[in-house]
Amino acid sequence: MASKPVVIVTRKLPEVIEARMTKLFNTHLRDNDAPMSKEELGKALGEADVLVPTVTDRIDAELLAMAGSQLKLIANFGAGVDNIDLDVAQSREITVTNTPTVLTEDTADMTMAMILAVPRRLVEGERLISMGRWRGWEPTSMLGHRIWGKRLGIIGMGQIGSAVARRAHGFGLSIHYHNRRRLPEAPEKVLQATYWDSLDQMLAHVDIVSVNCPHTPATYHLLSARRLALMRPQAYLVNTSRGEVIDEDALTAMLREGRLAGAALDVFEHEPAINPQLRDLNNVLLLPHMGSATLEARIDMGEKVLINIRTFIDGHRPPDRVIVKLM
Ligand code: 8YV
Repeated sequence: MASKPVVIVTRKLPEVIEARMTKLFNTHLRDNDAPMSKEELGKALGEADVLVPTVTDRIDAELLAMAGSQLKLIANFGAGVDNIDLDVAQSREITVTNTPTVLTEDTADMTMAMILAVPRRLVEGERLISMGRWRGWEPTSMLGHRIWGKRLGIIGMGQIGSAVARRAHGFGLSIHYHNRRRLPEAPEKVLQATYWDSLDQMLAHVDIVSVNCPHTPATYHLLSARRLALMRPQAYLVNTSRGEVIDEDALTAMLREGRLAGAALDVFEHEPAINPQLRDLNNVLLLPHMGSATLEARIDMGEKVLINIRTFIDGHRPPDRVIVKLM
């Protein structure tokens, strides 16, 4: 590959990152902040040596078929790679990299904030004041539910799940988790986490469920209507991972019917569309996929993208290569 490869960036990135990219590579930046259309993406795949997409670009089999043989690297600006058809990329010998680790702590902070927000009715309280309806303190108004002493069930004990567990200890939550594989003894001990081989059993046992696993074919609708129905009616559900892990329509119906105490969702099944019936519920907090949205995280993610591209051009294995796992 040429020492100044054509790098096409699909979305606007922090200025410092764009400036550095422009210096290092033959970089084509996005001049507006709208996602590329399918046509624009197809054109980019036909011209780029390296494509830098984000979660809003679906790089599926159909699009990858439009890629020219010059496309050698997809350096995703994001940790999740469910926007890319990894099998097709691999069969076409296109390397895929992502940006893990640097958004772990920010996403865990947001998850913790969401765990606190719904049971303690933060948004409802804020609305009371902003709408000018507060009449003063009352002994029985705005009563939420205690966090301390409750059971938190984490689905997916990877980097983010573990960072949530560390925080949750400070709030007096006991930690339960379900993962594809049980953690080795040492980290499990450090996190004081109880492993549940059966997700069904864990769901029936805990008070708050936090979804922290990636979206893969194996986790699509992991929280199906059947599994959601196993949760306790007093339980809360928090999702900062991917909307596709939860059957959003089934969850919406349960929340509307009062079969679940509440939910805090930062991600949705068909982003940016949201089931409209979720919107007018008091016990639901909806956020616009902002779990990792700090300036620091975005700059660190950009740095990772730069390092991955640079190492690849220099003929080395980029540090954040995504390996397709044969299941
Ligand atoms: C990112 C995310 O902001 O990195 C991820 O997987 O879900 C987000 O927090 C987004 O993916 C950027 O492409």
